[in-house]
Amino acid sequence: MNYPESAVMRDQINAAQKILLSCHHHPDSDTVGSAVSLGRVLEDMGKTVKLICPDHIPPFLSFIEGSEKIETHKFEDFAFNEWDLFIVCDTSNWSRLFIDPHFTEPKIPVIVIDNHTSNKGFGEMSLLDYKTSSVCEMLCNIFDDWGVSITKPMATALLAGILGDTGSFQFEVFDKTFETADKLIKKGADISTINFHLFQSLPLELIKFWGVVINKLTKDETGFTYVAIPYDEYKDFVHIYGTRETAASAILSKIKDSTFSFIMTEEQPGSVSVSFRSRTGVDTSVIALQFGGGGHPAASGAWLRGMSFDEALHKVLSACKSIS
Ligand SMILES: [Mn+2]
Repeated sequence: MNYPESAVMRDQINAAQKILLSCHHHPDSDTVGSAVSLGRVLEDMGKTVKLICPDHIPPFLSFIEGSEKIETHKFEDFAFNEWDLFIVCDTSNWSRLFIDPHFTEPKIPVIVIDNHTSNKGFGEMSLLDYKTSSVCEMLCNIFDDWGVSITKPMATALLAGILGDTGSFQFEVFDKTFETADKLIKKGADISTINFHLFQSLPLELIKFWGVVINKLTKDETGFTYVAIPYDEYKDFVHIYGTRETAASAILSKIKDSTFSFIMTEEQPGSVSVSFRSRTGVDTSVIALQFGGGGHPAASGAWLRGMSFDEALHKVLSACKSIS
């Protein structure tokens, strides 16, 4: 048994008939891969399943079979009470699902499956494993506990989550990650299709945005590096998926002698998103948590709303200087 909670979770699933599964805002291959594969297992158990996301699923993830079934809904307006159970994967807190800070929590049983260190648990039951690469890796352990066999499309979906969250085995790789990936490849996971769509299919306009980032890179005297882009300069790029996250991973986390880094973009006037990356062991999730965000030590993020760009930048810079 990988997790003592697996049996309890199975009992809760057995007791439910209509089960909701969610993907987080700004969906990635881990949230989509985990929702799709868990959804398929629940359907095989005879459950009525709906997959919901507060955002559209980006086209580059459409190679994951079953992702076309994910419905986009505004969670604030969703009729949760028509469902028996809500399983939330890859989500460290409600703000990754509800955009409005004054949302009401769903009044149905909630199970959380997550590996983010900033997730301290919410809902009826939380299965948290901080020593794992991704929720897709956790699900491999859970399916193993349940005696569920993994089909070829599920193997591709699950490996897509592991490869996405580890940046192709560069970070957040733990003891069982390679072993689990090996098992998935033996089940038929299509690693070349995953790599092509996740790492070799970037839109030209996204690469052009990286040019803006590179030109604005600033090194702080305490050793971290940052880029901050106000709305005026960001508005032409705001519609492109993954600008901030991909620039953070592809550029900011690779700078020699930089302890950690952040990229801040003003998504709308007065609404700023910031992504942190660390290459030296500095736990950036501590900073993200101060602003109501979360994530992993090496990669985390937060939103700062209702303040000017300059004020947000000042606050984040002060927090970064204080832990440097
Ligand atoms: Mn994840």
